[in-house]
Amino acid sequence: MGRLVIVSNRVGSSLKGNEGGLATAMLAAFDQQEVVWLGWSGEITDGPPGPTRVHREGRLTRMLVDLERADYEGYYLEFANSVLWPVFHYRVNLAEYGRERWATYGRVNEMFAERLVPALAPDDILWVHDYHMIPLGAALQRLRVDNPIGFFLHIPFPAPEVLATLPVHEALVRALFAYDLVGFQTEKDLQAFRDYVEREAGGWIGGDGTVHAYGTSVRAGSFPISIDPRLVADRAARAASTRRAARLRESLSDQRLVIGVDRLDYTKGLVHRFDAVERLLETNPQYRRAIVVLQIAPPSREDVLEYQRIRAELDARIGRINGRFGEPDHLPVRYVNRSFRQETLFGFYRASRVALVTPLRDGMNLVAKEFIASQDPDNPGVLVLSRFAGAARELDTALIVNPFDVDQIADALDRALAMPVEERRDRYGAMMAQLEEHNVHAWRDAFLDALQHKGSVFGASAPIAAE
Ligand code: ADQ
Repeated sequence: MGRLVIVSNRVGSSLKGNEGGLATAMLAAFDQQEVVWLGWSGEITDGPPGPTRVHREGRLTRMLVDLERADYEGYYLEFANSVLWPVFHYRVNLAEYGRERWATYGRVNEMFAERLVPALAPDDILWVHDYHMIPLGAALQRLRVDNPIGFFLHIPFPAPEVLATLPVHEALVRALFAYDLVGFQTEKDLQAFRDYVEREAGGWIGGDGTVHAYGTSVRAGSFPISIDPRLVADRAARAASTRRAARLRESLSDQRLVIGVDRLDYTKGLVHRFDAVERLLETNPQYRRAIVVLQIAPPSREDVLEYQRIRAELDARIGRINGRFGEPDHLPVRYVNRSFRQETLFGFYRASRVALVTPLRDGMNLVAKEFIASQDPDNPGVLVLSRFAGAARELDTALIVNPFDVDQIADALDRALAMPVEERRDRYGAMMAQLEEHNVHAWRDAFLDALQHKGSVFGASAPIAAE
């Protein structure tokens, strides 16, 4: 078997335990294979960056590239996170497009391609990840790389009308056609891509799912990312007996725990969520001393203004709720701006009666899946889940809400807190069965098989009829 070469903005490490969604999933997926993983080191240099640093960790070889300050700003802060991220999450009003940013984004992708090429072997399989790296396939093509190259988009693919607000939408979509296979999180994202191709690019969809446009074609499928539910369940059970979990349980006495765990990001619906908590406490006074909401939200992308704004807004919201409903011996919301080891988080999930996962848009949302897998099967908690998280299609026995509807979230929270154990078990059982079948290994296999023409481009989910 050839090596698998992964390229993504940040490189995961088996030595750390608190990566973002992408790294978490990838580390779980590739524990059995020889992997080379190239990306940004996280270091910013004032002068031109030095040579690529290569670290070996068992079967994982990490290739780390520093970024010069101007490139970090133009490529990462500005184009990826202040243009692509908001547009792809339907927040077009937050996008700050500029030609210079787009040029830097392209240039940095060329640079990553140049760093990668000398390390490639003829039988390597390449898998490029996420919105930071869309033009990488085309850059590799220009450098005459002819290994199979797949691309997976971790975030939503927006509806054509939304994507068209981006001045360089055509060049961006055209760049996807340099890959052999493009993977999306859900059928809806795949459909949005096909709609774009048909309506904006004058292309068409072949009977086998191949997408044709710009005088070329690309295979595209939906491959919902997942977790290793057995591993999460074992870790959660173990974490439940640690001192940290015991201290959390003791601190609650007979109050029930409602948990939220999100990167501090405006897509995660945190302000609406806390409006719903406030609404519940306002209208149902019986909960005022009966629940504690624990919100864990490590700051993220703090150099981007919009992230500073959301943090200030949330600080104010939570301060107001605690001021309004707090007592000298009780605060309704505990708010923690830091990361935890995953195992610790799983222990917290297991100690919780309800999880609030209410993003306004989310590619998948692994926290929702991890919460379910962490539950005690005899006494499971309840998931309140946004219909706009990719995970809602699979976790359909969660309490599904519209995250913009504060009253509906408050009602769902009320219902979750009152739910009898039999119903909690039924809902949990259905979701756990789904996760066990469609786990992260199935995701990896479906994508890589499709990339190597061994499987269907329709991936891990059910085939959809050809149009
Ligand atoms: P994210 O937006 O980062 O991921 P998510 O899918 O929930 O969102 O993944 C977050 C991961 O980080 C989870 O594995 C979680 O356990 C971990 N995490 C969160 N808070 C943490 C904390 N305080 N301490 C430690 N770990 C924490 C992006 C997309 C998603 C998509 C994933 C994977 O935005 O839609 O599901 O990639 O494709």
